[in-house]
Amino acid sequence: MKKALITGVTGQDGAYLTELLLKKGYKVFGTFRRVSTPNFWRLQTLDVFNKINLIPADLLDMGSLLEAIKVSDPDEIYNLAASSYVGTSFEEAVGNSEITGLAVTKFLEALRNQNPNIRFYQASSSEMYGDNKFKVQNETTPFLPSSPYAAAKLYAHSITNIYKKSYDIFACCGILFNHESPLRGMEFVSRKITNAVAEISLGLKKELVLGNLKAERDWGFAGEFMSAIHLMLQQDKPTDYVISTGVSHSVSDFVKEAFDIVGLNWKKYVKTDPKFFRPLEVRHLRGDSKKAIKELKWKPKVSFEKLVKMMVDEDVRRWKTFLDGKAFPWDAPLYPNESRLITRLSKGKIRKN
Ligand code: NAP
Ligand code: G4F
Repeated sequence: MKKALITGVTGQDGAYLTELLLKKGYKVFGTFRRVSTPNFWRLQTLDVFNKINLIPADLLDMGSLLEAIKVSDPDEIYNLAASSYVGTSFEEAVGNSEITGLAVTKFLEALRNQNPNIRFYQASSSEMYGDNKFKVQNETTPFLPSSPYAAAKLYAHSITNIYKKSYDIFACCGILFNHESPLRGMEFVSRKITNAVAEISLGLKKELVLGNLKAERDWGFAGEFMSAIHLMLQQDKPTDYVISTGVSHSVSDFVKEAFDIVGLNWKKYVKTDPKFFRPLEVRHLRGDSKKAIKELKWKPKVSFEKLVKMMVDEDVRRWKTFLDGKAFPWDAPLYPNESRLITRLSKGKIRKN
């Protein structure tokens, strides 16, 4: 039985990758950070929480990474942990660089010293292309990071390739374009939109305030992107791949699509506020995954329209389930505004329309 160690197992990708690897018969170990209130709602939603071996570890603590490798003795490591929200990386630039960037060197050092035969996956990002001038980005497109997050990811990407070449380690970087799902964090624009659309459609909220509506992203479904990263570690030789859908849409396209699903005109509800604009924007991303399609035989199947519908439907279902008084694994109570709304609704101070 193959063994895999996933860092960041409590995140969106960690949960989907766990589900995939368990289906493939792996024994799965996952690291999580000790926080005052543990947060396993995604693993619970996918019903994999009781099937995984959890190991406390922090990317900032090399001892804990060594221990995680020792305890799990894995064939494959998927390094998904990162401070993944670009917006916050401008506010917490030093911490972001340490967690998302420098920590990867510590991890590679731990791996090199403990067992250099372990196959290593590094979660690189299309954000590394930054505010580039190219219509489409692939593995040969120059990087031009436009945020502290992207700079840290480019450092991690570079150091992974340096260790691969210097020490003959099987290490791959997946340059993944934006991938979303009902398990996406609510700070990201996709889920911010679908959650607000659900609330507005149920009469729980009146408006949605966003930043730059013109930014364009290549949005895919996280669940199917995880099979691509698994395939990367099954190849004969380690190499980097762009994983994307090849289709781009603007934030306003996403908004329109989401409001259309519940039969509302988005222009009546959406406002913009400069506080949600970034100091430096990545205006356009669109990936070219020809290499992955050819070599990994991987192809995305979920369209933009299907993805938005999947997310809106699930957020509507969640709010309805909550209004019916039923408990279920959910992240809304963890966010200040949603938590306040939930408290007011629970006390009967707000009535839905
Ligand atoms: P996510 O939902 O934000 O999950 C990030 C994970 O990292 C969480 O489990 C988080 O733990 C963990 N983490 C953060 N800081 C940590 C620390 N100091 N020590 C240990 N664990 C820590 O992100 P995701 O969407 O699943 O993305 C997975 C990876 O792919 C990330 O590296 C991200 O940067 C990268 N990526 C994502 C996308 C995308 O569109 N989703 C695209 C390209 C690359 P907590 O639950 O405790 O916060
Ligand atoms: O959803 P976002 O916050 O994702 P972003 O910045 O593209 O980063 C995500 O994808 C990367 C891959 O390219 C990952 F590496 C990274 O970890 C993360 O998963 O923002 C998307 C776009 C941006 O241009 C942003 O300026 O939406 C724009 N936007 C407009 N209004 C907003 C908002 N973004 C957020 N989060 N909130 C808004 O209100």
